[in-house]
Amino acid sequence: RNWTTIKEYEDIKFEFFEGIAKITINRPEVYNAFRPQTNFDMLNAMDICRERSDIGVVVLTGTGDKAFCSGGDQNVKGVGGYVDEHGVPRLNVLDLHKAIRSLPKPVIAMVNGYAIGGGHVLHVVCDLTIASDNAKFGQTGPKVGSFDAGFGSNYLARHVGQKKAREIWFLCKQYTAKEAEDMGMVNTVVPLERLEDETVEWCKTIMMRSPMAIRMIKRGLNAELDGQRGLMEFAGDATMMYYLMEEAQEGKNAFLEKRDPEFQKFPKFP
Ligand code: 2NE
Repeated sequence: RNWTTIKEYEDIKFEFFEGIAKITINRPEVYNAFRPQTNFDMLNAMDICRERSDIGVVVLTGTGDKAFCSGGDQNVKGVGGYVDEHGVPRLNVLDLHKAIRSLPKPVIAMVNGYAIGGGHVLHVVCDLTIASDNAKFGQTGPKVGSFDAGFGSNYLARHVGQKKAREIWFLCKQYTAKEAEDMGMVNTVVPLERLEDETVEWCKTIMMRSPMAIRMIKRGLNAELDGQRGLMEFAGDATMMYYLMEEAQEGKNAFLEKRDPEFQKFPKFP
């Protein structure tokens, strides 16, 4: 498969192939743990994914066959957060969670190994998870002095139920890909050598569907959980769709032509 580089970054690879953007955390020496720079890189790539209309689906993965992502890089964990190159403690992976939720296109976690700690949260936040059979899932927060009571807990509970979500966080055990699939937090499990083929097939199937329909489904499913913000994003897309209608054009045209708008000519569906 001929992936072409979209943009060079320090901590990630960002590539394109036939409508698919692939973001690969490229820090195999720390099992693809993220530091603040990694999240800044991913946030920038997500902005590009949002802007480029030739990108239909985004795939998130990690370099190698050991880890998808092992969470926050413990080497740079300081007081108050993960410390960037200027000495500022940050938790900017949360901005990435918001960007994944907010992107009006599907984001698929292609889990090629450990999805642990903040790396587990990352796959949870993605719209779909496709895992290789060697993948391992789990939380470590309460074992290593951390936790994510946001999407990493409450959205997880929507996938696996409250009891299992509490088990995952309270015990910090590891689960096989098959167990994760049975729990409902993984869509499918395939042999490692098939992982990318399978993911690309899912992407291509999704891209044959109506992008606007997919977008509204993602917005609607998010809105139930995301409170005012979810409603705002759903409503924003309703406004966008209204702007595509002649009825909305009539309002603007009438204003510019200094006349009363003729809204009554538009149908009122039951
Ligand atoms: C992932 C896991 C279970 C793998 O275990 P194993 O035994 O197969 O490998 P090993 O030897 O532990 O790891 C391989 C190399 O990767 C580094 C290790 O230090 C090791 O390096 P060397 O000794 O070979 O030089 N490595 C792995 N994970 C790392 C990490 N997160 N930061 C820095 N280096 C890391 C095992 O490695 C593991 O349990 N890793 C730690 C997982 C973890 O606790 N992550 C942080 C959770 S908190 C978090 O992510 C978070 C949050 O809860 C809320 C908000 C934001 C972040």
